[in-house]
Amino acid sequence: MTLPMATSLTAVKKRIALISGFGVWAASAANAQITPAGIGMQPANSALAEEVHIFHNLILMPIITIISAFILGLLIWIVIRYNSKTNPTPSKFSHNTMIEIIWTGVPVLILLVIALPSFDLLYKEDVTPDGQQVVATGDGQTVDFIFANDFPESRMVRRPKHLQVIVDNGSERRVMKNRADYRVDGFGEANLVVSMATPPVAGERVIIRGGRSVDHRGNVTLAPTMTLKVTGYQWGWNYAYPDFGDFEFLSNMLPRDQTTPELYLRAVDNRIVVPVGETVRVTITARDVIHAWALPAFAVKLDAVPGRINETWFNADREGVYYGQCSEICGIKHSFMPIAVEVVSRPAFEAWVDSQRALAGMDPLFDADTVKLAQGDASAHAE
Ligand SMILES: [Cu+2]
Repeated sequence: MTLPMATSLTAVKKRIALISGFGVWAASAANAQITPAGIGMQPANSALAEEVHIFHNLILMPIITIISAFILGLLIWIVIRYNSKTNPTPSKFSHNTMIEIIWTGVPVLILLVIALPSFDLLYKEDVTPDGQQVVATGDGQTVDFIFANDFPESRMVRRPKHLQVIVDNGSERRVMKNRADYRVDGFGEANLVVSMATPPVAGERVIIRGGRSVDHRGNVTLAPTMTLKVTGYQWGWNYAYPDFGDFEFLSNMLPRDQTTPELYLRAVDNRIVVPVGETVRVTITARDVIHAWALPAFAVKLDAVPGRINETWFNADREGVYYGQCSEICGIKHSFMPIAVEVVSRPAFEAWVDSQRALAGMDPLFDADTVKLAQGDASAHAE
């Protein structure tokens, strides 16, 4: 469903990157977070970051390039055509109504073209997703499935694009098409009835996702499964996991002799660990001066202000380790408080949570079987 769109966008982006002379896409090698001499943006690891890149590459860069080239052209033309040798007697007029209307009106239109999509992005960054999911199992006969539309009035599922139906047979997931594969009754009402064109086979899972948090790929983003509490201090970060027993730890930069030259100023002693493909709510504050928690791969950058809690979110597409930095000048060691996030599978995340709870003297939260499986995963994942 998303592939053709993504492919054509990539092609367009490549063309734009060529035109604007920026080798941004050199960075698209998988997980190449740190590119020596790189000048482009880090590869996006979330739908929202991808949208931020599209905004930059398809709207901002072309506009900047065209305006710069146009002004340069005008300057060259004036220098050649209207210097004192080629144009010894200059004209004396001082007003031209038409040109004044144009050079006021065109910039206003350009600003509108920039502003409208940027408001959309700002809104998405600011509002934590609230999508809900219902999972039912097919029995070979049932065609009607209920989705409780119990959102606040302003966030209700009202249109086909607020709803997504996925059928999972265990080995593959198919995104169903509205009208062709299913019909929906009751948009804007308390209960939605999704009627499948053909009854899902016994054992097949029917996943219905609904909500107003729809990303640019057309996927409904689900509500957070966890909150990460971030507190900046001079000079490092404190992280807490309130949903899993409120254990917390400090995350400080590794000194030069404890890491590689590439990772120096990025690597930390304790990374944040989050599950892949799940929405993570991030609340950010500081305990001394203003810092900023910035994670480019997720298009997150938010001030950490003492006495105030800022909120944002991200939802990682891929596993891996992602780096960021404090982005508010906060004192002499401002550049020595990096951020490192490790995105792992759900089982590996649960194993990590239980290991942190053990350190804090708490019992495991997840059942033994899961943890056993997860520990295998976690050790395979360790560097
Ligand atoms: Cu700082």
